[in-house]
Amino acid sequence: MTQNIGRVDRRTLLKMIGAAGASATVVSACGIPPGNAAAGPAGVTGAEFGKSVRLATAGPGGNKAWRPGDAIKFLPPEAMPTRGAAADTLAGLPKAKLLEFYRLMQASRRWETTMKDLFLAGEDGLYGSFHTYAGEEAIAVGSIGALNDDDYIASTHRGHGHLIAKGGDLDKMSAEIFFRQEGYNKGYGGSMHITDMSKGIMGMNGIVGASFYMAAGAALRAKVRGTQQVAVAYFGDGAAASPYYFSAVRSCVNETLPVIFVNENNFQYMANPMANTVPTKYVAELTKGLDIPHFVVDGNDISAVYDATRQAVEHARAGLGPSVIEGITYRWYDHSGFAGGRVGEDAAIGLPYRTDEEVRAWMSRDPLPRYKQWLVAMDLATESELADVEAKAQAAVDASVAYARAGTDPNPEAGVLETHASGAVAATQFYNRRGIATS
Ligand SMILES: Cc1ncc(C[n+]2csc(CCOP(=O)(O)OP(=O)(O)O)c2C)c(N)n1
Repeated sequence: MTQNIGRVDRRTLLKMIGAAGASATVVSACGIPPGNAAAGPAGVTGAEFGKSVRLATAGPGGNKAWRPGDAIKFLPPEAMPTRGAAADTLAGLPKAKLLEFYRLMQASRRWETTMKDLFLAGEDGLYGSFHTYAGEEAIAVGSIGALNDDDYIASTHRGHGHLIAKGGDLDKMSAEIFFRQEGYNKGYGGSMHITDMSKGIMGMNGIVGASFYMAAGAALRAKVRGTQQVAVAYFGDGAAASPYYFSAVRSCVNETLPVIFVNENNFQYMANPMANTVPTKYVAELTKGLDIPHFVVDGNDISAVYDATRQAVEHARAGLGPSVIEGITYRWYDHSGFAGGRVGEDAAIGLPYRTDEEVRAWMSRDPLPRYKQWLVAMDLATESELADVEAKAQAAVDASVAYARAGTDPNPEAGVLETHASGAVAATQFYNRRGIATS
């Protein structure tokens, strides 16, 4: 029987059991931030990734040489194309599905924006890491939209959009951010560890590059069982610098595993503009020699992402192995937290490692209004139908915050049991270390 050890807050408890340092103690798998890179070659225009492409040419190369402001050269066009294979594919989907995509993008943006406002306003109980996905929503919704419910996703530290797109429960997500017992991790995981295996969400995690092997494992399981499921590994441009990246893709090729590697190239690697990590023009070029499908797409265009993923899924389900998709996009806020952010205003302004001009230029290609305008221009939905979707998305977010505020604080025992795979053993060790009898 355990003794009552009194209330211990989450942070103290995690420190005591050693879990808080889990991601901090791993040796960084990422490349070294840039030093004095030489001036680079001219950039490319948005037209270059306005459509899915099979990589055919070596680019001028030069992420190594990039400087703040260079991401402007990769701006997507003002509007999503209304013609072409990707537009046709998306336009061919049932209206309910198209509206659902819009709802998911809105829910993701509004949930994070609401959290941002609450953090900045000093809401009681909100602290810790929070890596926003705002600006990148078309990648999560477009790629997951091409999956089946029982397919798997392995997320990153920046995964709120992935969770929401795969059906994550907003109430449980908000409760987790508020560290409530009703949260996904019973209040002991926070933003970066939200997982929902019932929906194939293998979880966000703080270990850059972990998604490669999580997805490979799920894909191997699917292959052994003959289920036809696929697994998506999301990763950033920084994670692509991990030595594990190439080896993961190569291993999946060797074993013809149904993995789709989805790179979210947001031009920012923590506080470095397009760090000295990717020596090629596109991240997708790193694995070009493996002779698998590679797509470089406008990541702010949901039709481009959806169509590339659809092809990659078809390839994987046909037993042909992995593909790589690179979505060119941009993150609006700081790497983590809300430096430069303001209540009631979008995006972080004034950060030292990027120009405000660059931020505003990308915001003018916001994937949400772009999709909305496309739906209206294609006569697939009306303004008022979409406004209704927006209002319902905001109502769901607000309800989730009310749910979280009304939640209960977790107790220490639950934390020990929930943060270790072998909870009972960990709990015993925890109590033993503190000299508490557990008989
Ligand atoms: C193995 C490992 N190394 C280093 C870190 C520290 N770290 C956290 S996020 C991050 C940058 C990741 O950049 P990127 O993959 O481009 O994703 P983004 O943040 O741009 O979405 C780093 C280096 C970590 N969490 N894990």
